[in-house]
Amino acid sequence: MKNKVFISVISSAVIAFAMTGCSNPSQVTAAASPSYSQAGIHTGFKDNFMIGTALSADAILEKNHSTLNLVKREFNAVTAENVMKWELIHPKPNVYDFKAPDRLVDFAEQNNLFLVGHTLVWHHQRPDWIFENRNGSKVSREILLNRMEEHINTVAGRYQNRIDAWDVVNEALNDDGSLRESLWYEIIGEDYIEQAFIMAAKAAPKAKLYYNDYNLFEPAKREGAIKLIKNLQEKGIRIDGIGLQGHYGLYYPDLNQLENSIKAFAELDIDIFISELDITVLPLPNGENQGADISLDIKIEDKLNPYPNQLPSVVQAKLAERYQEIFAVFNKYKSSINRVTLWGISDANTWRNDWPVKGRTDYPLLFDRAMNKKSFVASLPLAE
Ligand code: 9MR
Repeated sequence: MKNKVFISVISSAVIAFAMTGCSNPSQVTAAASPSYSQAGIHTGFKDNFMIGTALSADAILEKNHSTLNLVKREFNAVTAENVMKWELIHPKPNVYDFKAPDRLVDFAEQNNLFLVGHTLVWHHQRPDWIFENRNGSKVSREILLNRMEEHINTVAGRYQNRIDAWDVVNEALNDDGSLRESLWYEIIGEDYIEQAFIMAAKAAPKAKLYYNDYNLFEPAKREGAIKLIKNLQEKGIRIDGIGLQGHYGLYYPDLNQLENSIKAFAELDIDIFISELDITVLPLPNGENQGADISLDIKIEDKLNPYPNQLPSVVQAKLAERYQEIFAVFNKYKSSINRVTLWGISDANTWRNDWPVKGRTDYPLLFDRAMNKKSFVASLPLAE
């Protein structure tokens, strides 16, 4: 597999770069050939699936549009990374902030990009007032359903012919496949998911309606998601797809498990997509993902943030190989997968730098900190 990573790299300069493992951004620019770096990533996958990215508020509102120019060249799908989450778009009762969301919708429309709204109902990144009466006690099921409906009507309704798809409900499952006991669940009951999909279908009848979650390669969680989807389908409630988030590492997930999930979801006759792909190279604090085959001399205090200045060549090669093998799985199931979205553009701005440990230097995306495309990207579409 490792050899394959480099097979289609088109210039010897790039090969030299990859083998020496230089990760200094200015050297990256010097090594990459112009034709190589100018081809949009999505064009390489045009017969397979869309290739998307998530856009931050900074990128959307940037004055000189340099990030947006890169995005429209490289990707054909975009997702709102944060700006459509309840806490930002609807921070107070009757207060909505549509500035960045409107810009994003305009941008996607003007450039013919598939636009995913993220997300209508989630336990996280939402203000507390949703669940509270004026005195701070919890609201009734009826009030919460009303608030949910008002939110979905206002947000999904505003963009009803302009946003292609919504992550209607996000992360409703625990890793064992049971329903997460969020405040939505606690106050409304387990039909809150059904209600959200019914409301979204009314507010945005033309948008695709999706369920989105992480760790769906885990067999128990996969079963939980299948149950959730089948329940909606049996009740005649529209659900159009499932997003496998794809927050992966160098040593997880197990690719057979990933394949098994894709196959199982494909049987449900809904869209399947990878909604939030990134691959961390950093160790997890609990000792996982440390990669015994990477023999680096890491000091104890640097163990959790081993590459603050640059990524050593051996780890870069491993990241390239990992992207290659993961895309090989996606390519194999191209008839079932309709989109692969990276969770961000460059390593400079990724949630991975701050989770699960704050302030680290991670390298999980396809563009480096200077916004240069990484050398291995050119070889990704060829993998089978
Ligand atoms: O990338 C998002 C980051 O900027 C936010 O701080 C974070 C808050 O939880 O959410 C990140 O995006 C998450 C996404 O909305 C849902 N799946 C997990 C993503 C990574 O945390």
